[in-house]
Amino acid sequence: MILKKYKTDLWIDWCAGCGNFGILSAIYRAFSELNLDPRKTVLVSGIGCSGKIPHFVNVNGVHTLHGRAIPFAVGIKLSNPELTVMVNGGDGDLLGIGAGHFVSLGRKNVDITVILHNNGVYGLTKGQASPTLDYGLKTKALAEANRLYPLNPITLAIVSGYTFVARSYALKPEHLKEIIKKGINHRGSALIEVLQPCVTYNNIHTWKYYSERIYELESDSGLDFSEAIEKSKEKERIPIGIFYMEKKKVLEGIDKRAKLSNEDFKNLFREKIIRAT
Ligand SMILES: Cc1ncc(C[n+]2csc(CCOP(=O)(O)OP(=O)(O)O)c2C)c(N)n1
Ligand code: SF4
Repeated sequence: MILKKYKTDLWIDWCAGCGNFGILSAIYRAFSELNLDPRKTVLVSGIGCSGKIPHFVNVNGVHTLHGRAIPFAVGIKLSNPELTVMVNGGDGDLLGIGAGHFVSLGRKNVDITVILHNNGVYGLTKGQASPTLDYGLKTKALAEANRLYPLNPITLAIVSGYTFVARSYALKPEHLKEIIKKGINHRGSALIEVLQPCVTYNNIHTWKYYSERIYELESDSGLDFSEAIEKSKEKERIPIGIFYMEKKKVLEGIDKRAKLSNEDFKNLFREKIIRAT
């Protein structure tokens, strides 16, 4: 089966029942259905349980610094526009230390797809509150209830300028796979938030919690800007699907000088900088 070509033979060390398994499986299926060339596909991640994904997918992979996956991926895409580039990051990675880069990608509208694994906690470092955890919640590893207010990834992505903004759920593999395919096919910055239970540290946002609240948005082509913002705030029932989609000029390519050979660059430098001074 073609799907096999995207699997590595590394042992997957996530906890049994972790939502990351659903995300990984949807990525395999999406890549396989799009028949992506592994040599022209790149997965970039930061540090976290979610950040291990590039080890398990047989395409080019970079497991880079916590919070820095987005700028790394932007550099890759701008230097080689032929590549399909995807970022995988935790809510801590992308919205804590990496929040500035998250916003900046919306402003750039570079053609990459970001998958945000939202489990409400810092999984790898043993369950501290992440930027998406609601005020006043006390998940099991916290000494006291969360005293910070949450960020909403969907609202933030829309107002930052992302041109494809969607949410899916790790237990809906078919839905998630289709959203990932649409995110990859979209030209521009795509944010896909995936609700991803952390069975070890988040005892509030469990599979049961989500399964009782999730419903699918009717439209599969997004809502208008203000409706999308309104929808993103719903909490009692949790909408999944495409919130917002827009066609907008993408940032692409880089200055041709970056493609010069070392020798050409030195000559240009001598001519324009040294001799000119
Ligand atoms: C600059 C830096 N700060 C902190 C850390 C420690 N650290 C590693 S993973 C992590 C949090 C992981 O949480 P999240 O990004 O939500 O991903 P998850 O493990 O939940 O998938 C932290 C704080 C680090 N590796 N580098
Ligand atoms: S700690 Fe949580 S996020 Fe990390 S592998 Fe275990 S269940 Fe998954």
